[in-house]
Amino acid sequence: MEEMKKKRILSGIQPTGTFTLGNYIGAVRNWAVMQEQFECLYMVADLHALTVRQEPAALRAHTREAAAMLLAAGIDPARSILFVQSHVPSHTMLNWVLCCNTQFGELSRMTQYKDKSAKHPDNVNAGLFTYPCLMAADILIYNADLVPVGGDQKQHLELSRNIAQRFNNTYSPTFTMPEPYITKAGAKIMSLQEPTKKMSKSDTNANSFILMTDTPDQIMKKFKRAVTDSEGVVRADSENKPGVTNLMSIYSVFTGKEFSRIEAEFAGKGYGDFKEAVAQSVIDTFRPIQEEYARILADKAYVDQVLKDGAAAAARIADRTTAKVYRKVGLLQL
Ligand code: ATP
Ligand code: LTN
Repeated sequence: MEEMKKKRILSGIQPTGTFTLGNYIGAVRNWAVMQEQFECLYMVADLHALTVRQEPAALRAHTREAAAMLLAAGIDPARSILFVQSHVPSHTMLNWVLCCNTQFGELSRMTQYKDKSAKHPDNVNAGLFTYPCLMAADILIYNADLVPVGGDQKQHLELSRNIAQRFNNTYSPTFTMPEPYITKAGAKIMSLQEPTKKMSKSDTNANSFILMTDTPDQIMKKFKRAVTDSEGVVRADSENKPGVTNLMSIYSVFTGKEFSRIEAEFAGKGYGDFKEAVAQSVIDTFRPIQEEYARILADKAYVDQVLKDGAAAAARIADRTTAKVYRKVGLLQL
């Protein structure tokens, strides 16, 4: 019997620093699992990282580290295409056409743009504004069916769908409509210091996030300092107890226990015991990944070869889409 065509996945992560626990739970953790079922393309979004000022040497280092961390977290280059965004120039070629098919008003509504321009008022650049068009290009260029991301990217995904649909209607059916794939558990891991804010690798307070490279000692200390509340009861209530609920989400993801079971486990115990258990679940999950990461990162030549092969494989798909789009919009081809 002929095998059903596998659905295609595309996702990206910015090399703006070391990945956080939020990146891991919201995105990376799912990527490895999805390889079982889907044809996967995973990308280090270095061009997107340029929308915020980067130190060139640090960006270069973070890009290779990001690739090594993805490999350590289980991305298998024999099954998936792992590449760096800027190594496939077609993305920026398609980006221009999509920019010309996206309205100023649509981009103005993007909350990430509003948040980031408020955070960096001295650098509200045009790239930050048109960022979602490049993200749409990343996705549409591979005709991705599914895009696994954290909850914060949902709005960008919706815009990608609108851009795709409009292009298909204006010209002729060209792009697959991508579906967001957002897992309910851990779609948004919160800052440990301000649990109403998303955990973010670019936060200035290092106690607010757990990095995937943090030592067991650092992880334990950060969880012990995590902001909770004065009730002293481990109980899920995201409105009134966002800190405790966030810790419960993390614990639930890593132990597979449901909230009701966690509440029962810590009934009558203080936050001290609870925080220690949460920290331990993170330490145990990260330990093997960290060992792999150190091993892989030490072999730069290997990482670079994976990325070279990945870019070549990605470009074979992407270049065809770009050529098609350029033809459809009327750019002269000789
Ligand atoms: P930055 O702090 O530089 O804005 P970031 O930490 O938000 O970066 P991105 O590279 O923008 O990370 O995101 C990579 C992936 O991780 C995306 O799919 C995003 O939705 C997901 N993600 C980021 N932060 C979280 C979080 N706190 N909880 C769940 N998922 C998250
Ligand atoms: N915007 C995403 C990173 C990203 C991405 C993509 C995610 C860039 N291109 C394509 C999914 C698909 C972010 O995490 N901030």
